[in-house]
Amino acid sequence: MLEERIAELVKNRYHKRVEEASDKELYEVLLCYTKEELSRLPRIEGEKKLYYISAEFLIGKLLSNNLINLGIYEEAEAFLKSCGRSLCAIEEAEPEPSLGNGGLGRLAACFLDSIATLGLCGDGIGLNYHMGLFKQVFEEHKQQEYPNPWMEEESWLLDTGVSFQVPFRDFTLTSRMYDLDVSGYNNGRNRLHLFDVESVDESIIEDGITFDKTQVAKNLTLFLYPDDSDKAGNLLRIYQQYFMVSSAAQLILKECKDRGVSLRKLHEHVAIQINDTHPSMVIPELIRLLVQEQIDFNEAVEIVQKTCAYTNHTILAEALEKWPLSYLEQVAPQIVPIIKELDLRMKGRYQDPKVAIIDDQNRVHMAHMDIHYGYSVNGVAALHTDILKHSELKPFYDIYPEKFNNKTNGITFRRWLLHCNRELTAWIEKRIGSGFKENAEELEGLMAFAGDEAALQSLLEVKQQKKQELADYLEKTQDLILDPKSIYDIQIKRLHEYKRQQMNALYAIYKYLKIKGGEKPKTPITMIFGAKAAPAYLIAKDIIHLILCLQELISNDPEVSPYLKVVMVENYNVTMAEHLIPACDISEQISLASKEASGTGNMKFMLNGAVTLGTEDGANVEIHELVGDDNIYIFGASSERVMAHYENHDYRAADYYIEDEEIRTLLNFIISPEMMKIGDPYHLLRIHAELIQKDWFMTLLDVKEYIQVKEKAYEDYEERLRWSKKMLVNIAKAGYFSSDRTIAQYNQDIWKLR
Ligand code: B1N
Repeated sequence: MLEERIAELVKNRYHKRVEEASDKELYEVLLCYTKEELSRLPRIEGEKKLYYISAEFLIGKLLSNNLINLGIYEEAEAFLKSCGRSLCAIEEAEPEPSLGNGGLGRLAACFLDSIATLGLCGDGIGLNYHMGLFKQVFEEHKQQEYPNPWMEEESWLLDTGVSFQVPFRDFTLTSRMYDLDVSGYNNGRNRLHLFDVESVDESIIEDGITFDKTQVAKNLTLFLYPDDSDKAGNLLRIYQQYFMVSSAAQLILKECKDRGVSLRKLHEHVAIQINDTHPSMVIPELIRLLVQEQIDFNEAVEIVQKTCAYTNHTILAEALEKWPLSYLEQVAPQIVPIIKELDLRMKGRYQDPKVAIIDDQNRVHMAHMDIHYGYSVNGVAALHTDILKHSELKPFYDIYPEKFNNKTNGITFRRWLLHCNRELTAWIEKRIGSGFKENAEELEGLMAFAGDEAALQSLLEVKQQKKQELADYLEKTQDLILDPKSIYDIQIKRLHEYKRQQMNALYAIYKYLKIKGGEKPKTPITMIFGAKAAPAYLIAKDIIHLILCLQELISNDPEVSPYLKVVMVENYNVTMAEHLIPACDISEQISLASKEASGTGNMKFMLNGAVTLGTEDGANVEIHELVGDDNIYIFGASSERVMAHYENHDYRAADYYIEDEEIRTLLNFIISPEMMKIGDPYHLLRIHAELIQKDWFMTLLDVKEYIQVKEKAYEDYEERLRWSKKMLVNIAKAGYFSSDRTIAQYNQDIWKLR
C-alpha cells in the first residue's frame, strides 16, 4: 500500500521512478502521502475541549514525527532503502517552520504531541508568521539577522477557508485559518490552527529584518517578536496579540455553537490554557463577545473565569507584560472599558497595589488579569512554582491559594529519543523491550543494567557513533571540524545573561590559559554553543561576539587547538538540536539559581545520556533528586542566597574583580591585545565593563566553583565505564520528564477533559 502509493505519486508528479527522483521531489511526495494518511486518522472528539493558545509553536520538521506517530516510519524507510534512497537525506529537504524562539514555544509543540497521544481533545491556536523568528548569520564575529522564510508552495498547512473579522480602532482585518494536523502516537489527531492575514506583503522588508512597523495590514504576521524597542514595535505586538486572541475567541464560540453547546455553559465544554501572557487579552475579548451574545456582563465574567487557566514561564521582570492603557486604546479600544471594569472590581476587593490590574502609571499588568480572572495559575517546575507562591506572586497566593499549582515541564520522547536517537532507542529496546515507548516510566528498568559491563560498553559505543555523526553533519552543513574523540560539552539555548553563556566563555579563557601554561587535558575538549540573541539585546550580542572571537583565537593557536575547541553553531534551531543532543557528553545548565523557570533542554540531554553540569535551578533540582549526587554535577549559590542578594542589594561584581586575582585575569583577557586584534574593541570593552560594573546575573559569584566542578566532571569522564553508568542512570530516570506525564497532570488538575 505505502510502496505502491509512493511510487504512483512519484510517477504522476514527476514522471520518474523513486530511484530517479531528487531528495526534494521525494520529500514532496512523502509530504503528500503523509498528509493523506493523516487525514484518514479520526479527529479526537470529546464533551469538553481544550484550546492551547500560544504566540509560539516551535514544532520543528514534521515528516519523521508524523511517520513515527502514524507507525509507518520503518516501513517507509525500508521501502526507500530498497530503492537506494535514504529517508534521512530526504528529511534534509524539509524546511523547518520557524514559529517559535525557545523553550516556551517548544513546550507548546511537545504538549500538542502529548495531548493527541493521550487521546485528549485539544487544539493549538497561534499565528502563521511568514518569516518566523529571524535567521542568524555570523558576519565579522557578530550576529546579523535576516528573514527566515520557511513556507513553500507545498506544505503541511491546510487552508480551511474559515475566516473572522478582527476589529481594530482604525480598520478591520480578516483573519484566515490555516491548519496543521497533529497526530498522536498510535492515536487520532487534533489540530494546530494558525491564523494569518491575507494582506501580508513580504516586499516591505528592507535590509535585514527592518520594515515599516506602521503598515499593520502588510506586516502583521511577518515576524515573531518584531523589535519592540520603540513605540511602533510595542503597538505591533499588541496588534498581533489581539489579532490572535480575537480570532481564537471567535473560533471557540463558533465551535461551541456548531456543537450545540449553550454559551452559558462554555466552561463545561471548553478549557483555555493561556501560555504566558501573550494571549491574555483573550479574557476581555471573550467577555466582550459573550456580552454581544446577550449574556449579562456579570455572568460573562463568571463564565470566562471558569474557562481560562494561566501558565507562568518566567519571573524576569522584563518578560512580564505591562501594556500602557493608551496603547490598548489605540489598537483595540473596545476591550479597554472591560479591562477597566475588571480592574475596578478587584480594586474594590483588594487594596494592595501589588495585585492591581491597572497600576498608578496606567499600565495593564497582563499576568494580574490572568490570575484574578482565571481559575488556575501554574508554574513549570517545582522550584519555580514555590518562588511564585512565596515571593514573586505571594500577594496573589495569599488571596487565591487554591488556584496555584505546579506542572513540571516535559518533552515528547517521540521526537527527543525515538526520532533523534534511533541507535539509543534500539539499545534500550534490546534491554527492556519496547514498552517505554508508550510508558516512559519503564525506562527505570534500565537500572538493572547499571552493573552490566557489556551493556555499559555498548552504551559508550552508541554515544561515540552519535558524536561521529554530529561531526559529519557540522562539517557538511557549517564547515566546522570536530574531533569525535574529544569531550562534547554543549550549551544550547536562547542567549541571555541569566543563562550565563558568559560564564562558560570565562571557562574557555581559563582553559586556554592553562593549556598555554603547559597543563594539557587528558582528553581534548570541544565546547559547543548554539544561541540566538534578541536583535535589540545588545549585551547578549556582545556575548556572542566574545564567544566567536574565542573560537577564532583558539582555532588559530596551534599550541592550544589540539586540546581545546570552541564552536558556536550558526542559526541554532530544532533541527540542529536534534543533531547536537544525542552527541552530548556534558549538558550545561548553568543559569543563576531562581531565574530559569524550568529548562527543557536539560531533560532532552539527560534522556540522551548526557550528564548535567548545573545549578540548583528550575527542573535541574528535580533531575538532581532523581539521579542522585553521583550522576550530576551541581554547583553555585542557592536560589535563597541569590534572592537575598537582590533583596539586600549587596552583590557587587567589582569586589570580586578587585579582590580575586584569578577572576581579574579571566576578565581582563576579554580585552587583551590578542582578543582586541580579532574582535571589535567597542563590544569587547562593553562586555568587560558590564561584567565588572553590573553583572546583574552574578556571573562572578559562581564562576570559580563552576570551573572547579567542571574540572571534576572532565576528570571523571576519563573513567569510561563509571561514566557510562552515570549516563545510564540519567536515561533510566528520565521517564518522569515525558510530556505525557505533564499533560496527564494538566488534564487531571486543570482541564478535566475526562
Ligand atoms: O519557558 C520554558 C522554560 O523551560 C524556561 O525555563 C523559560 O525560560 C521559558 C517572553 C518567554 N519563559 N518565558 C519565556 C518567551 C518569550 C517572551 O517574549 C517570555 N520563555 C520562557 C518552558 O516553560
